[in-house]
Amino acid sequence: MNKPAGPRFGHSACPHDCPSTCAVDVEILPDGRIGRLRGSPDNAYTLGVICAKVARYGERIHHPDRLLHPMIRTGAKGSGEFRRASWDEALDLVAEKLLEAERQHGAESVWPYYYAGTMGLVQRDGIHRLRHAKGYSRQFDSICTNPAWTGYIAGTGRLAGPDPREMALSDCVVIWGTNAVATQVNVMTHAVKARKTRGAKIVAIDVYETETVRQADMGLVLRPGTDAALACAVMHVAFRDDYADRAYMAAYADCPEELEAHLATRTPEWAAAITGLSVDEIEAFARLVGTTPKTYFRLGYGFTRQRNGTVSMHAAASIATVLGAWQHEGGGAFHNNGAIYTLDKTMIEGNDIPGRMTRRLDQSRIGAILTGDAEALLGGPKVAALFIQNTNPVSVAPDQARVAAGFAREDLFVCVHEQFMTETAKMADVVLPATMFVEHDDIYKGGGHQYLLFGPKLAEAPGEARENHFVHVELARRLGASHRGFEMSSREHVDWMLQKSGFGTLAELEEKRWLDVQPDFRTAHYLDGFAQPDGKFRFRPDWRRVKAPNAGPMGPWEAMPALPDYWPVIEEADAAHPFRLVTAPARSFLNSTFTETPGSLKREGRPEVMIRPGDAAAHGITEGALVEIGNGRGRTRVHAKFFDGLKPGVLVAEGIWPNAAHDGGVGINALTGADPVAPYGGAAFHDNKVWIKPA
Ligand SMILES: Nc1nc2c(c(=O)[nH]1)N[C@H]1C(S)=C(S)[C@@H](COP(=O)(O)OP(=O)(O)OC[C@H]3O[C@@H](n4cnc5c(=O)[nH]c(N)nc54)[C@H](O)[C@@H]3O)O[C@H]1N2
Ligand SMILES: Nc1nc2c(c(=O)[nH]1)N[C@H]1C(S)=C(S)[C@@H](COP(=O)(O)OP(=O)(O)OC[C@H]3O[C@@H](n4cnc5c(=O)[nH]c(N)nc54)[C@H](O)[C@@H]3O)O[C@H]1N2
Ligand code: SF4
Ligand SMILES: [Mo]
Repeated sequence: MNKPAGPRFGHSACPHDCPSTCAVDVEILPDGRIGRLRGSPDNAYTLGVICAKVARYGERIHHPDRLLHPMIRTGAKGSGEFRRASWDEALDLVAEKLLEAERQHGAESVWPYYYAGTMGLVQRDGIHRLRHAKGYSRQFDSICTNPAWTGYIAGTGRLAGPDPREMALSDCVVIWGTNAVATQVNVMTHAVKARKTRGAKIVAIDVYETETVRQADMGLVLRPGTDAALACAVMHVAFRDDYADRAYMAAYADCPEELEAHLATRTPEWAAAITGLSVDEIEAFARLVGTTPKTYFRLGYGFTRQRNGTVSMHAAASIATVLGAWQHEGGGAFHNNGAIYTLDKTMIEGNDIPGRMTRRLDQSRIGAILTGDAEALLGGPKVAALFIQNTNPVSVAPDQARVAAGFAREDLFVCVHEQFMTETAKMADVVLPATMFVEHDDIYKGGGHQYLLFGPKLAEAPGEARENHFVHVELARRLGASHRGFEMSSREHVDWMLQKSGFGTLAELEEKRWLDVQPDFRTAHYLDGFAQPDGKFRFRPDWRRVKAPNAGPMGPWEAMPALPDYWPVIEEADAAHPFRLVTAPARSFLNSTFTETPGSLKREGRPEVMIRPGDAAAHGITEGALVEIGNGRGRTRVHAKFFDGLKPGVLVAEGIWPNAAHDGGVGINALTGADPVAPYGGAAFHDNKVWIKPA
């Protein structure tokens, strides 16, 4: 008798835009469908733990609303009326429209717009090959990482740090400006391991009492945008009480004496007035990190989504240098490991194509760009056509009023390649159905760890869904774009890149499942010097010369403080806007992804804003009431949720709900601004002054 087929597991990596890039085991049911996903127990970073929303991935893959066929718009823009089309008809139409835009307004009037809906290097970045081969406009990727990366690199010179697994060997893990429980669960795995095995202390610094703060031994809830003041006071105490490692700084830092003199007035009392923390809280935190050599500062993105965010990141990283924490295993400051992956992406991105240095339009300013702001268009032609993959700007981009107006333009052609009928897809002229990660081949790298992971095709795509690479190849053919990369399969791309980069072959990687590319201890801890010309950490960065991976200086960069300091350029509350609003992530969504899955929707409930009961009473707001929040950029409606775990005058709204989920049909990003964060751009999503009133 045949044994009934039991569950099979395939190996992959979570493709989502998350620092954890978990190694996952995917259950393949006997009928070929996908069951549950679980974290790979033998991956030393994932350690068998993944977030709940991805564990339930079956409900996203087999969702009844998945896009299955190409569609062409029949009704008015945004009406949602489409007819089914064949791939050939849809692609022919897209090619015709892109060629027409090019003929009428030049190639730079076409803007391939993308982001990190999948972090797979082939499926995410192959769009650049098409862009370069056609001379289309480039994209300045500002929306997420820019302020954070710039602030970190300003000090260290390099986007890399101590092995994240060392958190488990630390005596104090400071989780700063990231809600790790919600946004990158594995940080908690390693921090909690350190607590269990060595009695390590966990500190969490946020602007409200998140689940991460609740799980910490010391939770610091401060006012949004004031982290640099806290960092300065901690360094002041370090100098004052002799926790500062002067011998280390003499060898490894640019100007310790200057910093010490500058910090003389940055006392805990000074910082308390700015942050809203008590002097005792600041002193206790400074003492804890000052007396714990193995302190690991795990610096997140959240506190950099402020108009002074770059300065705050640099100030927080500077603490590790003042204390000499970098010298110890389990010590130092980590943000992201982007620099350790020296991958040759020539073939994926078409980086050998001449004439590819076209204008680089700011991703965050898509609203201004589509509505014809000459400065945002960098003096070039209007954008006449968008080809969009892996992103949902009609929900996620700041300055939504302009984004909506731009997408409504009758003279704008839009093609969206998507898994679901997102709010962006709904505004398109042509919608193409996309595969999910288990339905195509790709390679992934972890920002929050040090693995390269392969994710093979494990299941057949439903309907006529096709991978991004297929669309690049088919459009290139129709647009007359040629490059060797269009002749290769996704697997061939991965293999080519690995071999060219000295990482072996795809066959080898597939056998091993992942490659650990962690640099050695001395390099990761900068023991042979920081990645600066003189090997010294910069307390005094040259903000114009920071080698951020993007663009030239912008925003009010000339006014940036020379040394770590509180920089008061945030959107302070005023009489007309008495509150500061933070638009934090929701635990069961990932940006706008998972707003379509029943499990996540049930957990998140409805769009809400957290407000202190006293603040609410002062504004005539009752628990659960529908309220309106607004500022000069727009207004939105949500329900009030009473919450004590934030400072007076602060509001927190979790999650990027679809605009349509809000009463009135306008979402949270109507309130957020796209003005660039100094010195290299970015969006200050958590830095908004607003008014609030009963709706
Ligand atoms: N569940 C879930 N996971 C996600 C995402 C999601 O939307 N949901 N998004 C993914 C993406 S794209 C990214 S980039 C990462 C980002 O993940 P994180 O690095 O965690 O960054 P954010 O999500 O922006 O915000 C994290 C925290 O910063 C806090 N914060 C805001 N302003 C300040 C401040 O001025 N000071 C301090 N100390 N804290 C502040 C917020 O309250 C929030 O709790 O997460 C990824 N993972
Ligand atoms: N208010 C507020 N707004 C924010 C933030 C915030 O904290 N607050 N965070 C910001 C941040 S950090 C970021 S990174 C952005 C992210 O914003 P987005 O980049 O728009 O991220 P998602 O909302 O996850 O949308 C990704 C889309 O890609 C699609 N997708 C996934 N895989 C594939 C694929 O293989 N092929 C194709 N063709 N499509 C695919 C998904 O279905 C999904 O619709 O949002 C920003 N917006
Ligand atoms: S924690 Fe992040 S990388 Fe891991 S499964 Fe969840 S979304 Fe994916
Ligand atoms: Mo992000």
